[in-house]
Amino acid sequence: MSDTERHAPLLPILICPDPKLRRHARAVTQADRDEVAALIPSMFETMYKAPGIGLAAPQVGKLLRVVTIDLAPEKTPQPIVLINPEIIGASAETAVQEEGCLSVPEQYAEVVRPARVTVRYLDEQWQKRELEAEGLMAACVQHEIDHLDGVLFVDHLSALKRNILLRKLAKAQKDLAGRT
Ligand code: K2U
Ligand code: ZN
Repeated sequence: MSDTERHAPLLPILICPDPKLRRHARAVTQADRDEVAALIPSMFETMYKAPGIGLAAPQVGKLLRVVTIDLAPEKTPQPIVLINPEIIGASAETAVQEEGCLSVPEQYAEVVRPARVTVRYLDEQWQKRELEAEGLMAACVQHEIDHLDGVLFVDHLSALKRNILLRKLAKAQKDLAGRT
């Protein structure tokens, strides 16, 4: 890691119901190269510290289609950057994964998604890549790409479950504010 990357600044993670989490992020262009090059190490630092195994730029207030993922930060770190990711294939078979979200803290629920997805994206060197994901990676990639479109994992739940979860979040945030 270069010196700047080691000290990339941490970014504040937006918390639901921040309206910015509901905005659509725009595709990254060559004009964004420098901003994205600075944003990526900060997103990794912020993700590792949270801790999380995925982070989407809108969660740190940047409406750009950039995602960082590292499923096994403690063991063998395998950081992956997805620029302008798009799902180009999804299995009919579904899988259930308990999901959480750094923007919906301390709330978890089972989410049903396609078990396997094929993702086309640009990597950190802006090279075209395709990724076949299954298991936790499939859930994570879909969860992060949802963030780029203003979708949160709670949107995949029944209205009843979503309302219960969002009410618990609001109460927890209120208690937190009361204590600080
Ligand atoms: O908010 C985020 O995007 C980080 C998410 C990423 C994620 C959600 C669901 C399933 C896989 C990844 C998490 O907060 S990272 C923490 C975590 C780790 C493993 C399983 C569930 C949640
Ligand atoms: Zn999330």
